[in-house]
Amino acid sequence: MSDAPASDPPLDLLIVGAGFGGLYMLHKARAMGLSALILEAAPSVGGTWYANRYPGARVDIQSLEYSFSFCEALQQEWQWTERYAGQPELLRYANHVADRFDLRREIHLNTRMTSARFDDLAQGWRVGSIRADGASQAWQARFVVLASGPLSTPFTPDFPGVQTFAGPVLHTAAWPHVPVDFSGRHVGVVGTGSSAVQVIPRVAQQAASVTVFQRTAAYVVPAHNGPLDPAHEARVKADYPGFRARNRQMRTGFGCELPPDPASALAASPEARAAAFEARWRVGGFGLLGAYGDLMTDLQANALAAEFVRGKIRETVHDPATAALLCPHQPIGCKRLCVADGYYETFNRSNVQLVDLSDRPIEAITSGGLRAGGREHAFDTLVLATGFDAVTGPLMRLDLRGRSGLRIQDKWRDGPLNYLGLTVAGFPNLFNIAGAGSTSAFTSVIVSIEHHVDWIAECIAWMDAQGHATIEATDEAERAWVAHVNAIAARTVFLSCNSWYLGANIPGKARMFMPLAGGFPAYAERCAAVADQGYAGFALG
Ligand code: N01
Repeated sequence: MSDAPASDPPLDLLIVGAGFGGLYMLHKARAMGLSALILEAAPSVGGTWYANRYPGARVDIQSLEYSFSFCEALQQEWQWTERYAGQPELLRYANHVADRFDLRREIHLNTRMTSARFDDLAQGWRVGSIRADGASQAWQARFVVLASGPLSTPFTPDFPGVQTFAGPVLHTAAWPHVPVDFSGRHVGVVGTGSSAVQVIPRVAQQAASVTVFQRTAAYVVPAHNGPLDPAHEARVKADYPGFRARNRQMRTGFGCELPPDPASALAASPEARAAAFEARWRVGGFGLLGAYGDLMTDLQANALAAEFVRGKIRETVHDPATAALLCPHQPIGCKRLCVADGYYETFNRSNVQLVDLSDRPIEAITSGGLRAGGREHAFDTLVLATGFDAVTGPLMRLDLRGRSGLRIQDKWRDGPLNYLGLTVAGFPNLFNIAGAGSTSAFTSVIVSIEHHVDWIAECIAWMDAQGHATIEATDEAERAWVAHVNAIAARTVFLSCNSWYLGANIPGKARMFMPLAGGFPAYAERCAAVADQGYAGFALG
């Protein structure tokens, strides 16, 4: 890095990403009087809600719970229009936050971080970035905070022949910024995860035909989205801090209005079980998985909830053969549960057909469609809803080097080792927001973001007060933390299917269960205890 650093003297904090994590980290740093800025590759703030703009894109947690709590005035003044906010509204919210807290002057848009190297002598980071216009820049900072998002690196399978396809190829996570007109189009959609189940019903309303290519059937529960009930909003806002506090006591950081029932599904009578599942299905969203305390820990109990959803699929989908193909067989919730309205109903439309890939994988994309199991399928527009290289994807694409030049690709060859989900041994003064080893994937991610940012801010304030220049997880603490994450996962149903939680959706990726399944309150308590013990498990320099 020969250029003179753009930040001289070094910044306190260099933040990567202007999604919700980066925005709050910048606000917090500024409030503490730290010098900080954000590098953001996109031309806008908003992170995931800037990139994922396919028709139907919408959050799967209720708006009143998927929003910042750190500022009472903000949470009072912002009015969500729907129970589950759509992508345009979420992007407006991110922009509002950037403006309201005057964050833009320290956000460098169109600027992609390309490298970050820990300088052992300077005890800080040297960071390289490249702007969209090709100009490279250099930065130095005491701390680097990675807020690059766990689901920000789209995954496109390496299908032979994809470059020969004559029509447009659209990935849900890199959707064009101009409206796509599907009228008269024959569309092939690959994938049936959360993105697919939102985009398929919308495309089917417009296109001449839609062919859905399904490798693994997904469990889709209704959102029952609609306009936000003003009376409900008023009730929540009358004591928003109390509502947030109650949510932080939930394992998921949300859902305090429909708390999980700790009872065993196996102990309930079939009638009581059916009624409990039905009541939660009517409410919609993730609450179904909280109908009983053992659904996510006992495969037998889990199978009862799974069968309930399969019953709903058979009731909804008119063609029995299509219904049978749509019925999933893996444990429910093992892959992230999908929340969407109208997905199964879409298969009753005459212009929609389902192709099962489970034992007939895609062999090639052709100029006019694709070939799977020896059969040709024709379409003129290809939608890839094939997900993300989750959690580790953005970091593993960086030239990120810790102490003594340790490369993150070497450190994480067998999976993302970490301590508390926030730090990595060998990478001092580097913090990760919503990363592997934290509960973020199982929570309303904004609850996790606020927790992580507050913890990082407190840590830096404490270090400054104590006169410490560096903090670094010890190998021993890291090993114990990863063992803890694995031990908790082993007591759940999460290891019994292939999911992005395990890295199993990416060919060749190290298989390691990445999120912590122990619940947000226990995790937050543990992080607080570490801080209270003078940052136990960390070496301080
Ligand atoms: O990605 P996914 P996603 N041949 O990985 C299939 C969040 N999110 O973008 O299951 C054929 O879930 C793959 O098949 P299989 C949310 O956390 C939230 O949908 O691996 N098919 C699967 O069906 C979510 O969990 C929201 O067998 C192939 C699909 O592509 C996460 O993002 C909305 C294939 C990928 O599904 C990821 O969701 C959207 C191949 N070679 C996303 N490769 C909401 O808030 C992959 N597939 C509502």
